[in-house]
Amino acid sequence: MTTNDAELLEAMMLTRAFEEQNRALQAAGKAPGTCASVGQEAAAVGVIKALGKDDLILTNHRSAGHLLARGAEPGRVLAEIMGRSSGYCKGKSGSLHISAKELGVVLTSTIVGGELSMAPGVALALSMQKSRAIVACVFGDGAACEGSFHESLNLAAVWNLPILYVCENNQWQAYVHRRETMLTEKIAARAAAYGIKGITVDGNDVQAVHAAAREAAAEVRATKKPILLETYTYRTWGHYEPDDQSYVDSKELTEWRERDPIEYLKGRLLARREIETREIEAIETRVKQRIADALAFASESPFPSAAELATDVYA
Ligand SMILES: Cc1ncc(C[n+]2csc(CCOP(=O)(O)OP(=O)(O)O)c2C)c(N)n1
Repeated sequence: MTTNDAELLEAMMLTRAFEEQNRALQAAGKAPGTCASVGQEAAAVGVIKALGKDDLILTNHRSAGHLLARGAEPGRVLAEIMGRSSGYCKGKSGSLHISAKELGVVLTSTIVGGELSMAPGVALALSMQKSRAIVACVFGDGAACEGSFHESLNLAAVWNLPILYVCENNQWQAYVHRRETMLTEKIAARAAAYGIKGITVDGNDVQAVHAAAREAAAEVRATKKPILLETYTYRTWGHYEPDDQSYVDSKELTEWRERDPIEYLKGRLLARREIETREIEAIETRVKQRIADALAFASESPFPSAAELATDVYA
């Protein structure tokens, strides 16, 4: 699958606009708090747009970028977050547990490392079905410090399971900086311990992420061996909205904000004359309209009825 730069830009801008709308809804008391993906749009879009349509995705609590890049309807994601019956899980998952079979999104896990423990099982099923599809398993640097990370990668390596492990190293693990929980800076180096390939890419450069992910996905598909791809990035909003980020080093935050992935791509494309300002403006207009339509759709959707309380739940 090839995706051009304007498509990558539009997908990132859609994610940002979605998160901004979401934040406004929360501030107005119309939706509960969510874990936003602002700052990480390049990491999400670059990877997800590199996958084939049959590939399966398991992701974590910071999932808006993954879902939207996969083609999720912003209105149905917003409806899910607002608890409406038109959401992907009929309003029962909120933002933290969305799964969408039609998009190949098997799991969104708010249990840190949950996606890691499930990925080998999903990949084993694909192998037994002799499918060409692979699994993309997206998790954070915090999850990479959990036991399930080690078990998952080791098993996948030993059993030759087709998993593209994607660690979004956004430097934070809730309110704890990664420096407090790990002595190394990069996660990809850990791949060597399992005898698999590890790659770190600039997670704020969507073109670099996309190229690395396409190559890695093709290799996983061909060899049926897992690869660990680390997108080195930063979440520039709080862990959970609302969050005043008072615990964040302001110099570090400012430096990363100056490396905003959307502005970075815009600047590069404009400098190389690969896009014109009016094309960017047209994308902005389209994105605004889609978010306005999404908000109208979600707001007008009904809440599920009480009779739905015990359907489709497994607890
Ligand atoms: C098993 C488990 N332990 C702790 C938590 C509480 N918790 C929620 S998000 C989070 C931080 C996760 O960090 P990371 O994996 O780096 O993802 P990020 O939030 O940075 O994107 C923690 C500790 C949890 N949800 N599940």
